[in-house]
Amino acid sequence: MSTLAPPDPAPSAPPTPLLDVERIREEFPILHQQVHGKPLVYLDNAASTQKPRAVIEALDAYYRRDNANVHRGLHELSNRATEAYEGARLRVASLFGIADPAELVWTRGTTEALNLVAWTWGQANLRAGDEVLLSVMEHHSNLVPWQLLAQRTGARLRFLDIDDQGRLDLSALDELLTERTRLVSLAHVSNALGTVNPVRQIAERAHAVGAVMLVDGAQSAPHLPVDIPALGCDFYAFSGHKMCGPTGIGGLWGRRTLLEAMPPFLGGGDMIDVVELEGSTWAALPHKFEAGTPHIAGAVGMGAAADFLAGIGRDAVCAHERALVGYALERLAEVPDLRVWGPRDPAERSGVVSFTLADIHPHDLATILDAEGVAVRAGHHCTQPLMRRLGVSSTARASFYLYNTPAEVDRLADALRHARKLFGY
Ligand code: 7TS
Repeated sequence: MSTLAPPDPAPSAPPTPLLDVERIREEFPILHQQVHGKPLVYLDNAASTQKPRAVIEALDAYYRRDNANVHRGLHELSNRATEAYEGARLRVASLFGIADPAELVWTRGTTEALNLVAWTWGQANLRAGDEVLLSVMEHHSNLVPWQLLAQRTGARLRFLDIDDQGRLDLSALDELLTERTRLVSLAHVSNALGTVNPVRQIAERAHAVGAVMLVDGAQSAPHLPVDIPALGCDFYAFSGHKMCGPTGIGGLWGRRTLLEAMPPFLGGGDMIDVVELEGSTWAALPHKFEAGTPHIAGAVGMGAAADFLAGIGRDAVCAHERALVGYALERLAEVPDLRVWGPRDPAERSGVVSFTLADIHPHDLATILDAEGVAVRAGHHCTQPLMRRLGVSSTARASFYLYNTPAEVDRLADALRHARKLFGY
């Protein structure tokens, strides 16, 4: 270990801004604060994003003016709450190119959407000997529900591997996709590596063997201009809190034919048509899958988030993040002893940059960055099998969104140099 820090190289030039980021930042009150005496640099967007004024105000207005239960009242407030709840569904459907809003089921988020499919479609369609194809890069949310399903049904899980840049190794796809494969379930974007997976191409291959394709869109819905039906998949899961919306709300899109054939998930109020003592019939889509009083305010906030993102333009958000990630890859390459995980080409990535610095533990690194006002996540990112595959216990992760700036990338790079010096490199 050298005690002499190398001279700082001339930094790369920051990219020309593609969004009016200063104006966008004005919409996010939380960003304007100091943390440990330094201006906050929030780079933990893959975990959860901040909320614009429009979302905060929609929640506030809903509770101040319209709050009541939905689908049951014959009074003004209940009608308004129902309109707000169903109107939000239309706005989110429109954001994602979904023509039939009955195909969009509100859930608590991605995790619940994936469990919904595992418990209903999975339970009805999987038998011993059937196979589910996943990958080694999946978030635990897209792994554990299938493990539980495999235990219940005797189905077998198989896994696509990754190459040395953290991209799916599709050379094994022919061998792994067989007439035994009933479901392929993959992340559109890896939360730990940022890799964008070619889900449309894989969906075609899955359909060719008669399998159903589910896309875990937790990290693509917020960052890519996703048109869900155009992805060619059968199910798509997403979380509101990762795309400027509130926590506790998200969704599952599914093809109508599949959703109609599926048994319900949770039983209770609102999901039924006729209830007898010994049995019941189900409400029409999407209500069949929305038992009990839903997160009405959450849906309203999610509708406001969808409008906010549509207003800025998701192509512009995507281009902004790609430029920022390209710049971050350049700046981090200038930090000695730093290793970035995942694809080298920014065009193959979304707004996630995972890294390790020398042998500094990522938790120590995140703590030092936090003291510099820079918020990143460190750990296994709910992808323990992926960490094992990479041969690390954890990484530190910076993840960007529409309100991040090149100057914040500079703050990250400076804080990493500072950490390196503190550790005596
Ligand atoms: N799938 C992926 C790819 C994710 O990144 C996450 C959350 C989930 C599923 C689960 O989403 P939830 O909203 O239901 O919790 N990912 C992360 C993360 O990377 N850091 O914190 C949460």
